Amino acid sequence: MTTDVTTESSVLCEIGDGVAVITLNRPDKLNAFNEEMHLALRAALERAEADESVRALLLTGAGRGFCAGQDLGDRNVSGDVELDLGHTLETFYNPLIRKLRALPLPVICAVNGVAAGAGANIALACDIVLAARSAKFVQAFCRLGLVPDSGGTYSLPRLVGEARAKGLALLGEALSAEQAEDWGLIWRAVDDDGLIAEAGKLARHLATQPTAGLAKIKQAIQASLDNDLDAQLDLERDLQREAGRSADYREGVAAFMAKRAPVFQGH
Ligand code: LHQ
Repeated sequence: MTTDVTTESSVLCEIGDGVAVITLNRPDKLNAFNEEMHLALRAALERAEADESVRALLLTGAGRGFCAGQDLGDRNVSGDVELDLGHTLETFYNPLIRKLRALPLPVICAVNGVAAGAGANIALACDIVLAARSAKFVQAFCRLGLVPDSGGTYSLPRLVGEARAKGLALLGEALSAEQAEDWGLIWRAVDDDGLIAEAGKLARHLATQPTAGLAKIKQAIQASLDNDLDAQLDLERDLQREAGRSADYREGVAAFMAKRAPVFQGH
């Protein structure tokens, strides 16, 4: 049930059933990013975050690709102009990755086709990644003399280990969705024609769950990548203390005891 649609053409945002569906929408460029698309995506994320009805976010791409990373036609590489790709990361990609990781609700990514360069790593920054069986993940940076960005050098070794991270990043070969699932890079590869339905179903399910509790789970698992056991145990104590004071915890227990389905408010 759609309640609204933004007008930015390079990024679509539909909100309904507790879910914001954000679609990258430059299909003739395989949804590669230019500045306008970055700004439109930022606006869509801000809108979703500000809408109290939104309790899950679904990111996907229009057309046959998910996202081919940076639009390589978007800047002058002739040598006449001094380039500062670090500025592009600082201004656009890094805030985007930080936002996806910090959003206090589950972010599902439906990788509908090829995910290359920053496009692959944006997908990997999401909480649950589903990919169409025909989709591929390409760490294309090495082919251009660049370094994996958008958190790739952080997420890859943590998800698949150093050997596979280096193989992917140094060779730039396409990894199939099924191999990505086997390696633990993504949650699941699904049939192409069922991807959006399955991702939507998952997002709508998550939107009925204890949102604040899910946000704490996300926070704790992300923190564990850098914490030692003592710090993590302390964090679990603090988060559980907060979670135990929530209305959703009371509802979950009451529903269990009464042998009825819980109705969570998200807080
Ligand atoms: C594209 C693109 C694209 C423009 C396909 N740009 N048009 C951050 C900071 C600042 C700068 C530098 O970069 C970064 C981070 C990065 O993301 S670097 C990595 C950038 N991305 C890539 O290197 C991937 C380039 N694309 C490809 O390797 C292939 O297109 C893939 C493997 C994604 C898909 O291959 P195919 O399925 O064979 O499609 P195609 O190559 O035929 O592309 C279809 C169209 O999309 C085509 O246009 P055309 O007018 O000929 O139909 C491409 O030119 C266009 N396209 N990627 N990144």
